[in-house]
Amino acid sequence: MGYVKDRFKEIADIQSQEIKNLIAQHGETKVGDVTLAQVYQGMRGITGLVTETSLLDSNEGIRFRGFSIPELRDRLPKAEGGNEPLPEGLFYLMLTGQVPTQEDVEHISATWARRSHVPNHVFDVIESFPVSSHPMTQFCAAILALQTESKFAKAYEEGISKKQYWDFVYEDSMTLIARLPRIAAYIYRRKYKNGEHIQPDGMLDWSANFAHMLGFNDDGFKELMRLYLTIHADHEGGNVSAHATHLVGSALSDPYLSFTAGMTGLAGPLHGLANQEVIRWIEELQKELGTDRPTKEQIAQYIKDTLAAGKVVPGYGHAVLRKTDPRFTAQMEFAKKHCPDDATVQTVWNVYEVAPAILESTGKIKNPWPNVDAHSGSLLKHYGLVEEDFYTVLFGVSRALGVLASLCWDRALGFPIERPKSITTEWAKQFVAKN
Ligand code: FAM
Repeated sequence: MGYVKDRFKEIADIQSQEIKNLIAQHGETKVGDVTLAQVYQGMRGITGLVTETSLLDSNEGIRFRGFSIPELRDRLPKAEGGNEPLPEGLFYLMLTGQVPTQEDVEHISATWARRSHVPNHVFDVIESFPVSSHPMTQFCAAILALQTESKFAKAYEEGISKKQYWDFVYEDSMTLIARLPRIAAYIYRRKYKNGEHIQPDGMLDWSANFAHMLGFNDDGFKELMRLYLTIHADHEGGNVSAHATHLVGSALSDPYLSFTAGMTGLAGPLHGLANQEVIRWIEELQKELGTDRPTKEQIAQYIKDTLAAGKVVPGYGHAVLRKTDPRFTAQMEFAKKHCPDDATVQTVWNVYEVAPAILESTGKIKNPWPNVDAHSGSLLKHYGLVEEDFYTVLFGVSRALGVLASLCWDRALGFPIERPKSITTEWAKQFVAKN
């Protein structure tokens, strides 16, 4: 791993100096004002974090180090015979800011394959849960169990210098990412396939090996995994999973502890669990009407009923985005190529045709357009991964790439403990009375 790590450190040192200069020269420059409404309403729109790996534009969608999703699909190295980007390449890009060569990507693939061995006690922890436990609960517990392996925690206990933090955080992050597919696949096979586990194949890339361990050897599914694990990796720093990882990491909790925090946040239905909710919502619709191909009129009524019942339409809306999520579009393109006639995929497309106007007409939903979760379940289902409560685990494996690359940056840049100011309503009332 030597050279990727050295390259990262070299680039991070330059960036660190630039930040010092920026703060020295412009540290007092205001980047925004904060209103009382923002303080009460989820800090929406407040600029308060630095996340180097990606930046979200509300109309354009996500850019990873300046590259949009279509650009990444075009430029990142591919597996032999494949058309979708290898997530190893995206990790390299997020970490270094540079587009990797095929060799860089193969190097990362090989490193992760080498480090993928999961210690037995982690499986014991998983086994101690009832099989009925939600896969995300088992996943979070397993990551926490892996914390016994933390090189950062050990080095900190031995008393390392602040200047070395990044090194151990980097090593832990690489090992953790390497092990996640094995853990996730273990949970899947335990819960849904009678515990018949499949050993890793170290010759495959990270995504293909994951697909293999899950039990899916179709080339189309491997391609889907490469795309899926790429597009879910990062969505700048303020979303719950990224922010939680960053926040906990700022207390110098090691990458295992920090990433567990991110994953418990991803497990919420307004965040990563939405992909499971979407497919359930569609299946309920299909069941209620007794057809797997409901008409647009029937879908429109179902959306109205969902809203009238005081529930959210899962897969629609976003705290930052104000247009169709390019991650949705990328999956739609994939589906057009690989499975355009699939009934659930077509239902997803029909929902897309009718939902925005209905959501818009409520006058309160700020973004009536689909997000990443609106499409992913239908693709997984098409290839036979039908157990929707597992979907968020896949999201989590991917999200590790972004939030752990960011954690490496946090420590390389020496970011301090995060500690924003909070107020009471009593304080707010007195403040407005005085102003
Ligand atoms: N269906 C029904 N109502 C919705 C809605 C939806 N899809 N999206 C927003 N609203 C409501 C929202 O609940 C709020 O209602 P109240 O004023 O009664 O509380 C109102 O519209 C204004 O909300 P907003 O400002 O437009 O959205 P927020 O920034 O507060 O919330 C989301 C953003 C994503 C939590 C919200 O759009 C939502 O609940 N969507 C459905 C769940 C979902 O798909 N989540 C996944 C997000 C995804 F990108 C991810 O993290 N993986």
